[in-house]
Amino acid sequence: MHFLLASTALLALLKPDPTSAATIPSVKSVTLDIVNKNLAPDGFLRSTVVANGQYPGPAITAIKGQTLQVLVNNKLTDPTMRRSTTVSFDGIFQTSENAYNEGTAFVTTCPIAPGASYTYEVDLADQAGTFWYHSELSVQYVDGLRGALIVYDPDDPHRSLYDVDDLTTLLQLGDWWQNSTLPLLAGYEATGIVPVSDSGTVNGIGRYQGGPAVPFAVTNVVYGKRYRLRIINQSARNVFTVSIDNHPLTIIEVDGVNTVPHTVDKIGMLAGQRYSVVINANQPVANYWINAPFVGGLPARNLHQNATLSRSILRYKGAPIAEPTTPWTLGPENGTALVEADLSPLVATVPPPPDVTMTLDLQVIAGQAIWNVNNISYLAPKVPTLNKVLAGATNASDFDPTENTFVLPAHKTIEIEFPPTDDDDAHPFHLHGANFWVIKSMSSPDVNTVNPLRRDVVGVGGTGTTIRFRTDNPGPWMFHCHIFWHKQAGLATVMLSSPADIRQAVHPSRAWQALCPAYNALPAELQ
Ligand SMILES: *[C@@H]1O[C@H](CO)[C@@H](O)[C@H](O)[C@H]1NC(C)=O
Ligand SMILES: *[C@@H]1O[C@H](CO)[C@@H](O)[C@H](O)[C@H]1NC(C)=O
Ligand SMILES: *[C@@H]1O[C@H](CO)[C@@H](O)[C@H](O)[C@H]1NC(C)=O
Ligand SMILES: *[C@@H]1O[C@H](CO)[C@@H](O)[C@H](O)[C@H]1NC(C)=O
Ligand SMILES: *[C@@H]1O[C@H](CO)[C@@H](O)[C@H](O)[C@H]1NC(C)=O
Ligand SMILES: *[C@@H]1O[C@H](CO)[C@@H](O)[C@H](O)[C@H]1NC(C)=O
Ligand SMILES: [Cu+2]
Repeated sequence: MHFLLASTALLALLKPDPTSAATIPSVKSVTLDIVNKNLAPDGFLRSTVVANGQYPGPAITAIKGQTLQVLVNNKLTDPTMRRSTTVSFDGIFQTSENAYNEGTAFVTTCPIAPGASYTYEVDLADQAGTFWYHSELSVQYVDGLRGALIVYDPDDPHRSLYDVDDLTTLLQLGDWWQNSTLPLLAGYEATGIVPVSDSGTVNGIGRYQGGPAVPFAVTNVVYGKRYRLRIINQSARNVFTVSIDNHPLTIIEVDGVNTVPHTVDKIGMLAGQRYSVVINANQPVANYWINAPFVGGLPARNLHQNATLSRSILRYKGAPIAEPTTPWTLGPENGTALVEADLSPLVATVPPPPDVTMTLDLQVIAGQAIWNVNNISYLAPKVPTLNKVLAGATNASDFDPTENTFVLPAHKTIEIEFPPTDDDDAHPFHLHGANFWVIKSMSSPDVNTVNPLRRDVVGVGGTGTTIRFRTDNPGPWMFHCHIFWHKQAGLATVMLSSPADIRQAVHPSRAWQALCPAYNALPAELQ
């Protein structure tokens, strides 16, 4: 079972050894069977859409430089949820040539029909760090199709800071709903009220108010060792704040970018964001709470919601098999919280001055499930952007206005400014195909053009946010809010860099070309 690579084997791989490169295969093959399964992550049994029958799906691991071949078998049959599917690998840039394997429904591909299979080829190139995969069709990942993708770097510059980094040190946070997405989406569209989650899950386990006492997930540690925890916010809405009682968190990686080590007590994470933190198991042998309380909508709208039930346990070897007896000491008021603007990349790069600047204005239509970017609510087209480009589309006017597609020149620096808003909602904007410099974080009034953080999901709102990115990887790359309810309501754009270069580079396979005809031939209920 390659998913359960033992920690010793992994550490052997991670040890710098000049001969080891030859022993790492260039291709890593993974099979994801997308199935409906009755699961009860928070104690309430419901039908789900999950990979290989588990929530979260199996963690996919790879070594820097490998190419992943991910065979997705769509075995969905339950009519209360979408039965077609796609899988996208968040944070992996993909190369221009491979844009057709990027998995974003109606931007780079059509979905995979029920009963069909497709192999996504994912060239990891020189990326390493903490990523994840999820369904990129409508809000289907809310039904469970989400999982970690970890790329280990045998030459990790932070290697001396930790002793253990394996699948036991993943912390996957998710928001969880007890109903399936088709009725939830219908409710949202009828009222304009984003569905409020029943619970939050840590590594697939949660509790809801009035529900059974599902045993919390446990992270086991040994006194005296240092652990690299890889925290992934796989939520579709809720903001979690992560802390571990008595254990400061030293951040060393953000969204696949190594950072200057920075120690805090708690981290507020937006949907789609990832952090690697080092913790030192140097406290008395005991059980400690890993706290991940969340906010997301008015709790009064869902009486199941009790944010403090979103937690798990850090258990030292030798401690009793029991819940911590210590009180929860790092509540919302206590401890030093991460300020995003305090982070900087380990290898600083000065962003070039912008060649193109644009402003994106986000507006909600009150009482409706409609979000606009510059007055346009994104609507997925029938023919994906990439297919249109390959067929000759070149100018913005070649796309429907509701595709909100910005045609950009190749090899330029693009600056996007999000003006301040009068509420403090944060929309986690995620760019496909590249990461960006955070020139102005919403966490600070400061503009940083010297050593700004690079990441691929950033909070937008409050005091305003400015980013810059390079169009060195031509492709049709979606740029959208990672609150998928908002994305579905139109809070999305496509950054289409250099259509002419895409036509030169992309030569899709027959299997990819067959996806759209097969999907379009389906009756609506199977799409
Ligand atoms: C799911 O939503 C439907 C439609 O609103 C409702 O009839 C049903 O009771 C809900 N089920 C659960 C488990 O909440
Ligand atoms: C996850 O993201 C959501 C939505 O932005 C946010 O409300 C929540 O606090 C985040 N949770 C964590 C643990 O970062
Ligand atoms: C939420 O759960 C906590 C922990 O079990 C409990 O102490 C608290 O009373 C609950 N909140 C409400 C409103 O019941
Ligand atoms: C914050 O810390 C103080 C003292 O350390 C403690 O009394 C209090 O209960 C903590 N607050 C929360 C919300 O945990
Ligand atoms: C959006 O629409 C409003 C009113 O219809 C108009 O005043 C405004 O200029 C528009 N904004 C953009 C970016 O087009
Ligand atoms: C559309 O693109 C073509 C080819 O690049 C260009 O010659 C033409 O001027 C463009 N038309 C408009 C209306 O921008
Ligand atoms: Cu949003």
